[in-house]
Amino acid sequence: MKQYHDLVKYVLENGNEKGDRTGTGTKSVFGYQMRFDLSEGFPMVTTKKLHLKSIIYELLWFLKGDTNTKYLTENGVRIWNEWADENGDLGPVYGHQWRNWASEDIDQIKEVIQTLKNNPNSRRMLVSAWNPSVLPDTSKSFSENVANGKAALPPCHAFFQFYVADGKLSCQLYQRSADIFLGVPFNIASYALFTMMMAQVCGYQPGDFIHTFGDAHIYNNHLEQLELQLSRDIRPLPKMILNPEIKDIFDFKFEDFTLVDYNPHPHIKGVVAV
Ligand code: THF
Repeated sequence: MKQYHDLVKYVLENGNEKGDRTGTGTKSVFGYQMRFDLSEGFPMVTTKKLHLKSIIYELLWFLKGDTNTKYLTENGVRIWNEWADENGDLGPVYGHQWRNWASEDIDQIKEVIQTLKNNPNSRRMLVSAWNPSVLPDTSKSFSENVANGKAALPPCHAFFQFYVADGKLSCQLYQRSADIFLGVPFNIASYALFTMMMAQVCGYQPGDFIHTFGDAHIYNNHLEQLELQLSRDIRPLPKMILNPEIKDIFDFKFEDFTLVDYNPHPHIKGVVAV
């Protein structure tokens, strides 16, 4: 994962000192791109241990169209709790827009799979989580926004596009806002996994995952952690094995994913900016 270390070094060297919504302060750049050839291994950071279970359950939760944290917490995943209301609701976030866009019965995932299978040269294979009509009012709390039918948070990974060539499926994500220490390692692994799953159910080999950023930032309270992480040697990438029996994207279960040869350095703790 040289790509990740290069991103961290680039932002440390070129980042603008920038205030932010959470009041933490960041070093930030605007516009950056990474590319991962999925045939070279599963792009999971090796210079700190990542909690793959959270990544898999979060992705299955998006794919269910679920926007309540109950399913996540039942499975020991707490990464969305800070933003949910007292009932665990987050409002119309990712899962809702992916599977039931604007509550108009538009299932973007089903539609993109149809196109991937029937018209793979299409240049219209996009899924958008960015829906201006449900963006939160920033003068209100997370739960007030949810009560008003708005999303607790605007999506960070806002939209993605698929591309097929040479029998390989690639995916490019546009992420408008990226927390480089905590979020980005999760986001890379999540979309790499999603690309592999989509490739399997549509009958392609996995190609590249391309990660394009808007505001890519390092929070000031993550600087020491990243310094430690950069001092560690990068190890070979693990491999991800999917249960080959699964032919429908909505049939994947936690047990269908097997990660092999992941030998990371120890976990590094960091506080999430809320
Ligand atoms: N807000 C901020 N400030 N950063 C983010 O990365 C982020 N997200 C989602 C929504 N808002 C965000 C939530 N995703 C962790 C990881 C991903 C998150 C939120 C939190 C986190 O704390 N990770 C720890 C613990 C992992 C675990 O318990 O499983 C870690 O060490 O990796 C980005 O999409």
